[in-house]
This record gives sequence, C-alpha cells and structure tokens, in this order.
Amino acid sequence: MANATVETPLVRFEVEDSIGVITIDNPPVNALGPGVRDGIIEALEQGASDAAVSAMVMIGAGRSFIAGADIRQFGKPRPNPKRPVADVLDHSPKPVVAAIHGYALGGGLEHALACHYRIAVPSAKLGLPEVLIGILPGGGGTQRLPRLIGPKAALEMIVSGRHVPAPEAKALGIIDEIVEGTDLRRAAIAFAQRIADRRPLPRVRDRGDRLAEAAREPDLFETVRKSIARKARGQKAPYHSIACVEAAVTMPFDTGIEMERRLFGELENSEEAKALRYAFFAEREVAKIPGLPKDLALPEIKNAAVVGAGTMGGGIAMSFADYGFAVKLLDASPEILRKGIERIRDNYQTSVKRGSLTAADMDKRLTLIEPVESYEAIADCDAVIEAVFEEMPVKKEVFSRLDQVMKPGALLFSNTSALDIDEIAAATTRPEAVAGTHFFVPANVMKTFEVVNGAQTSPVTLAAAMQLGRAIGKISAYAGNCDGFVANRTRIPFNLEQGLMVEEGARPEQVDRVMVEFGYPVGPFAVNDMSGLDISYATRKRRAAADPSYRSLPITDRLVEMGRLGQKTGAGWYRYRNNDRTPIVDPEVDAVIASVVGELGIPQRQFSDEEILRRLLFSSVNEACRILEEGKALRASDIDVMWLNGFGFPRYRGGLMYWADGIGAREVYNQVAIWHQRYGARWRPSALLQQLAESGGSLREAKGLASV
Ligand code: T1G
Repeated sequence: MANATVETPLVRFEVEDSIGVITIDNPPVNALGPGVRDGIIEALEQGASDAAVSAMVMIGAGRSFIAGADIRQFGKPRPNPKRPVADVLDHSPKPVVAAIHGYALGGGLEHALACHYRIAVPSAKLGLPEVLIGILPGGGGTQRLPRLIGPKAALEMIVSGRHVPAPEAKALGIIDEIVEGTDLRRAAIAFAQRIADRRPLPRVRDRGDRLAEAAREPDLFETVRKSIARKARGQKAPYHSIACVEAAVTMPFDTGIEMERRLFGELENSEEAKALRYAFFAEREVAKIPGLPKDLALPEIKNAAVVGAGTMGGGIAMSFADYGFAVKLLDASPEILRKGIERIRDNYQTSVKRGSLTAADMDKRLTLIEPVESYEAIADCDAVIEAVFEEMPVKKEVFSRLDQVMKPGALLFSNTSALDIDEIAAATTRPEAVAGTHFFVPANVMKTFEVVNGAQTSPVTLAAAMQLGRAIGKISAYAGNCDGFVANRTRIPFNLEQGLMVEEGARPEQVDRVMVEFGYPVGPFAVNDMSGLDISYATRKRRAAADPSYRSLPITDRLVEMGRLGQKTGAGWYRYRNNDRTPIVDPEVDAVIASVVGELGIPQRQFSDEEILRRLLFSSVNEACRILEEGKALRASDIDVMWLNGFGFPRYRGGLMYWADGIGAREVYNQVAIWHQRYGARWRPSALLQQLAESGGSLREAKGLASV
C-alpha cells in the first residue's frame, strides 16, 4: 500500500500501515504557534477522509510532544483557528492516539485529553502549568481533566501547575499505556492498529463517572480555596481555575467550556499574567551571555567536591546529590565533617517525613555524598566548590592548596557571597580556571546561582559554571566581580533603609506588614530573625572595621549584644513562644529602639506604607542601575530573576525592575533625587536611572553597559 505524504511546514501527515501519523514539528518545544493548530486540523481532516486510514496518531518531533500554546503570542492580536482542535478531535470519526514523549503541557496536554487514547514513554512529563503564567487552561483542560481523573486530582494538578511524571499520570488515569523502549512512533502505530475498530470512541467529554466523586466531598472547592489563600494572595488565576473545575462538576460540558473561555479572556492581559510571562522569559534569557561563543568545548563535569562541611557546604553537596552527581565533602576537622554529614542526613529525613522524598531516594543521595578528610582525596574531581569561612586569608589558603592538588583542567569555584574573586584567583597559578558560584541559603533549596566572572576567568570556565548551575537545577545568572556581586549588592541598600527607617520612627511590624501586603511571604524583620541577627552583625563589624564611613545599625547591634539573635534564641526583632515561629511584637524591642534613638538624638516621625515600600525598593532599583552602568550585570531582567528566586520577591509582580518600570523611571528618579537631597550620598541617583528618566526609557529592558 502506497505511503501518501502531505507536507505542511509545521505539521506533517503520513500514512503508515493504515495509520495516519500527525507529526508536530515546531522546534524547540513544539509550541502551538501560528499555523500549528491549523496544520493539525488539516491533518485530522485528511485522515478522517482518507479511506486507507483506520486510526491516527498525534506525535511531536524532536524532544517533546507539545509544550503548550506559544506564550510569545499572548497579549498580541492573533487569528483564531477555524475551530478549536479539540472540537475537531471530538467529532473525529476515527480514533486518535496521543503519543507523548518529553513534555505535554498546557495546550499540549489539552490536545492529548481531546484525543481518544494517550500513551507515553516513562520519562514524559504532563501538566497544565497555565496558572504559573497567570492564566488558566483555555483549551478545555478544566473541563476534560476532572472528567478523566476526578475533580480533586484535577484541581491539584491545575492549581499547582506541576509537571506530573508519566508513571504517576498513568496511575491517575490520564495515560492509557506506558511504552517502554525507544521507538514511540512504532509503538503508537501498533497501539492505534489495536484499537482502530473499537467503538464507541471514548471521548473524555462524555465521561461523568469521575465527576461524581465531588458529591462525596461537598466542601472540596471551598477547602482548596482556603488552602491556597496564603500562597495565591494577590492573584486571580488560581481562583478562576478552581471556578472552572467547579463548573465541570455543576454544569454541562459546553457551558463549562464557555465559562473557561470567558475567564481565560479575563486573565490573558491581566497585570498578573503579563508579569508572570515576563518572569518566564527572563528566566530563559538569563542563561545567555552575549559575546560568549555558543560552540565552546566545555569540560564534562561528572563529579564534584565541596570544601567546607558547614551549613553552606552541606547544602551544596546535597544540591549535587539531588541531581545524581557523586560529590566528595571535604573538611579538615573530622568533627565538623561528622556534624556536616549528620545535618545532611537530618535534612533528608525531614523531607522523607514530609513525603517530598522517598526513603530509597534518600539512601541513594546519601551514597553519592562521600565525606573525605584530605585534599588528595578530591584531586581527581572535575570541579570543586569552596565553601569555607568568609575570610580572605582562609579562602586564599584553600585555593593555593587546591591549585597544588587538583588535576589539570579541574574547575575551581568559590561560593563566596561578596569577597573579591580576582584576589582569590591570584592565590593560584590557574586563575583562568577560577570563578565564583554563589549559592543562596539554603543552598539545596534556593534556585538562584550567581556565576561571578573574574578578570582572568576564561570563557570556558564561565560557560562551564553557568551550565553546572543548570545541571543541578539552579537558575544560573551572570555577575561581574564587585563587592557583593549583583544580588547581595542590590540588597544591601534595602537592608540599610530597613534599619534606618526604624531609627526614624517606623515600626518593625509596620515594615513587615507593608512587605507582606505587597506580596512577600514574610516581612524583612521576621526574615532576619529566621536567618539569625548574628550573621549580618559579623558582616557589619567587618565592614565598619574596613571603612570608618560605613553606616552601622546600632539598634540591630544592640539586640545582638543582648543575645537576641532571632528565632534560634527565642527573641530577636520579635519574641517567639517555644517551637512556634509566629513573631510576637515585644515591648523590650521598643525600649531598645527608644534608648538608641534617644542616645543618637534622632527625631522621630510617622511613615506612610507607601514611603516604606518605596524607600526599601527604590534604594535597590537605584543600586541595580549602578550595577548595570558598571556592566557588572548583563540585563535588568537578570536582576529580577535573582530577586524572584533569591529574595522571595512576589512573582506576580514580575521582579524589582519590572515593578519599578510599572511606576516609571521618571517617578523613581524624582523620588530618589528628593531623598538624595534629604539623606545625602547614599541616595545619589545613578546616571543610568537619570538617563532613563529623561529619555522615558524602560527599567526592565535596561542592559549592562559593558560586554563580557
Ligand atoms: N511558548 C513559547 N516558547 C516556549 C514555550 C512556549 N509554551 N515553552 C518553551 N519555550 C521556549 C523557551 O522560551 C526557550 O526559548 C526554549 O523554548 C526552550 O525552553 C491553551 C493557554 C517545556 C518545560 O507553560 O515550562 O498552553 O530561550 O529553556 O528548560 O491552555 O520551557 O531558547 O529562545 O524552558 O527544557 C503552557 C512552558 C502554555 C510550558 C522546557 N505551557 N515551557 O524546559 O527549556 S499556555 C507552559 C516550559 C497554554 C492553553 C494555554 C519549559 C519546558 P529560548 P526552556 P527547558
């Protein structure tokens, strides 16, 4: 039988052994961009009318099935396809099998749900992550998924937006068959042949049996609304998603689809959706370093070592083990090493108790972490990350030791959060192999991974460090070498204004309320109590010793000197009851504030919520502009990625620079200039901010003024 082929640019239709194979080929992830949906419809109509075709298969070319609608098209006018693909599938006279590998996300999974059968390879990931970009599944997902797996499981997938591994999707009832082996296309054709004559065709829209489950849990939707109240604060998409799934239970299919379409329309151009789309693409752009050759031959990093078994070192070792890397953890002190391994085991056991990790996985990861006591034991590792005490002499001693023992070609990275990478590199004979790889606390959790480029760091070392971060699940971001690099440097003015406003009369609990209302999970003073007030105390003392003009924070210093180190001592800025993390306002702190400001003779005044918010964030925006001026950061959007993933900046606000852009560079500049007059040099407006204010330029699109 002749194999007939009809070519379209993005979608191919081929007949093989009486099965019509529809291949979506729109690299890199087969997004449903312009022309793809129409191509699929044409192919379906072709298959439907071709007598030689008994059934069809829908499959993706390249590394994925379909990763959803083309997000770049949102917010832009776009022609609607003749008919929704799902409609054509629902009215197909012949069965269609979705054959899934890589990702079936958003509109991709919705297409699969409208197919009659779904098969997948074990490594496939399926999900409806629309809520993560501020919208909801707008291609029938909110109506079909609950019909297939029940409202509760559907709600969990849609509200979390998580990617579900194929074996779990099979257990849930989304997938009909897991296909082992490598030839998915062949397996799909065989499957289609097996079911070609089965009638009636199983349409998900006709299913009602799983919807009945809602009757057994009448408060399901209210319970879910309450459960997301804290996390979904300030956002509409999660609640609209719940309303749609509720409609699936209470309304006929087509009415539910109508409601889904209407609520989708409401969300597509919402501020929340625009900000989350910006964040999505900023987190992809951050990986790119202009000027770095794309075809650099990078050394393969198969294993690593971490020097220093303290809290950071342990967390870094866990990051490697969590992504399957063998890692050696070195500490000269057997006691610290023993405690370090113990802390790692405790962290994993906590995850097992919480159910976010299986005991088997814990054991596997622990076997990947090997404690060692000598430098010689790590000499063969492909990369080493130093995480010892933040003292330059200590760093230099470690790097000169590493230089002596590490094999040629090994990469030497430092986890320093602020110290001069060039000075550290100068302690070796191979500064080209040295770079900063700055993890955030806790290292095994936080995604921001600052890669610090030293003056002598080679392009290969820089690119390898960026790639390594991604390989251990981090978001690698470029930073130039300067005090505090990019993330912390933008944060320092925020921390200073936080402390100074309290000296001038703002209440710690007022500042925290303002930032929580702005969208932060916790306010900055409560965060300080969590991480411990002694951490920043040591840094302030070091900086004050090095620079007499350094502005210390006497109130915070006094609290530390009173032994109020935060949650770990039951008191810091707030008081804490035993084993309870709820901050309690403590009059003793008021007394400390009153005595310090009295001693310093600082006049007290009221603060508006808006002033508090702007003093904190504008100080960082101004510093971010300075960093871009100096070329220590590549893009303003990189700084936003660091704030979103390193400092808990509310994601639905896009990021620091994106948010400030919403206010406008001119207004930000005017305010900074006023505070410059009032408070002096620390508020001197950055030249870039002034230039953007005068030119009406965009803060979020600002670029670093120097190339790599
Ligand atoms: N649209 C446009 N571009 C996309 C895209 C998408 N959906 N997904 C990925 N890209 C680009 C990305 O910008 C990058 O480009 C390249 O592909 C590789 O991506 C109707 C309305 C699939 C898990 O939310 O989560 O369907 O930087 O670096 O780490 O209900 O991409 O190379 O130029 O991220 O391997 C729902 C979004 C859409 C999935 C792969 N779908 N994508 O991760 O590669 S809304 C999503 C992802 C929707 C319907 C609704 C991830 C990935 P560049 P990458 P990756």
